[in-house]
Amino acid sequence: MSRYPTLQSNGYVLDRTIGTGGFGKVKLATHTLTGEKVAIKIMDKNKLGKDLPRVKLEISALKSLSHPNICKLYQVIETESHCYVIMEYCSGGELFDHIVEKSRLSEMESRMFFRQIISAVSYLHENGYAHRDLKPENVLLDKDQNLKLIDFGLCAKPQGGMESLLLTSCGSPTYAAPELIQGVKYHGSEVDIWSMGVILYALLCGCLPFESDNIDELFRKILKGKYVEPSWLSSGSKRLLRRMLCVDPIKRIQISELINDPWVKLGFGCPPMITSKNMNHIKDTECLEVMSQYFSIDMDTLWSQISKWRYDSNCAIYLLLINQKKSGCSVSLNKKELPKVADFAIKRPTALHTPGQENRRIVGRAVRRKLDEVTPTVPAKIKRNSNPDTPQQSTSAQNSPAGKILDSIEKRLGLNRVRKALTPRRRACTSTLKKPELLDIKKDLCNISTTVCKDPEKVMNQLENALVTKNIICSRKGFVLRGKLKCDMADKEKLKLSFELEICLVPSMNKNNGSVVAIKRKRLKGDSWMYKKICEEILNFTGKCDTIQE
Ligand code: 6BJ
Repeated sequence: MSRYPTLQSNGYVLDRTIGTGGFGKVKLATHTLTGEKVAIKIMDKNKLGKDLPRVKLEISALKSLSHPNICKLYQVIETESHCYVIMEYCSGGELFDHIVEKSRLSEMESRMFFRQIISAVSYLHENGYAHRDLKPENVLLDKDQNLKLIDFGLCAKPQGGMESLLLTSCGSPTYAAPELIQGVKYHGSEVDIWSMGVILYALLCGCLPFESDNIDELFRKILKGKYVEPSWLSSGSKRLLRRMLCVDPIKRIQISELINDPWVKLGFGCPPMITSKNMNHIKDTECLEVMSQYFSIDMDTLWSQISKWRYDSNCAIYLLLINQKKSGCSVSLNKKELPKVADFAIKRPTALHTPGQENRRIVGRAVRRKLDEVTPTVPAKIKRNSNPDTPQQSTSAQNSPAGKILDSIEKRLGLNRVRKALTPRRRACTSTLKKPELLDIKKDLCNISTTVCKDPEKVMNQLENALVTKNIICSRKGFVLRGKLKCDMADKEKLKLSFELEICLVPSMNKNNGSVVAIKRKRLKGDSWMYKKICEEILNFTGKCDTIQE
């Protein structure tokens, strides 16, 4: 039986986990009726605790926002025990990984991404929202390298509009504006501009402008606003960064000026696309016609249902058909699929949830409660993403002029064959196999470090040693090592990082030479930069052992 019968009965077939967080996990799934891929945030309401308001806030924001650079919401399903948020699948993964993979981006590529960020953030601000947690981990890429903002769990929509002052400290400290960490009242739009400056710096330099393992030192650096300006930056980008990473929020560049900044327009001749209009709620007669024929319902009735934007199963089908059309496919619904889900939902658009349905077949259930009616609250404290307990080791990357982003592990260890892009991932920690997984080298791979060793057990032992030496709690399942770091903070909030290192095999370049052992790494939870740093330290340590060294 399926672990999530509600999703199954709503026509979703689950695939691998593509993300985890405090809220739960994000799974890749296929919407069988349209064949479109989606990302499903699965949240156990009982486990959400104080994060529940964040989830409701995010759903409420996503329902009212619709922009090409904001991750689309398709459907919300709430049961007694779970909340499922069905969203756009962004196959390009995190912008963070894209930066890491390329070390740093060219000015033109940075500009292309940055213009899309401006477009999305300007739309947000125009609609009265501040994101408040902008960072490369919250920026995803779709298959066409279009950028999509996610994670609106910390957003704010001040009742008095964008001119109102906010007080709640939130977001990631490395991206937090000086006024935010000082705990004084601030404007949501101004803190977003600061975080955008940090993102632009990360794009252009491949490292963060303000970083430290020590939170007090990090805050001191942010409050001073002093950062290294690498020599390769153009005068235009240096000037723009200075205007964005300006400690005084009053002197900081505003979005209206940002849009018209010469560096932003360079090579495009025009400002980024700016709109305050809801961009996805369009009437597409072709998609409506396909649905109308499939369900034998007239188009007007259908549209009157869909245009309520309830984010129910009909809405999902319609929005996914629009997706199909955008990607150049002919608009169609899968004939083999039972139309029950949509059919039922159209006829009973207000079907209510009754308790205990989670384990039954639920057909076309509409969301029971309007989640956006719940008053949002936000966590009161800044979440730390820098672990003072992290063993500090001087590395060459740490000493690099531009800061501390770590150069790719593969390069630093001198290990060979870094493969880009999509790794065929299996579900987290399911490997109980006797032999490590054999990776397909024909596929582009990323997050893999190859070794010169042929004995998986030997590499496993060395990795285990490295984790223990670094005081990282580790557990082994098959050929997967899971590492966990916890650090209790003064405010009792826990900083957590968890990741997996999986031993895999890759065919040797020399055909007669069998396979070599590789290490596949995956962040499960926690801050990306800290994860990268810790992974580097572990592999660096392991690299000193004879079998992994090249
Ligand atoms: C959400 C998360 C939507 O494969 C991947 C794919 C990660 C999709 C992934 C690995 C990778 C790929 C290419 C290059 C480098 N998505 N898609 C939260 N809220 C709304 C939507 C999502 C998450 C996703 C994540 N990465 N690495």
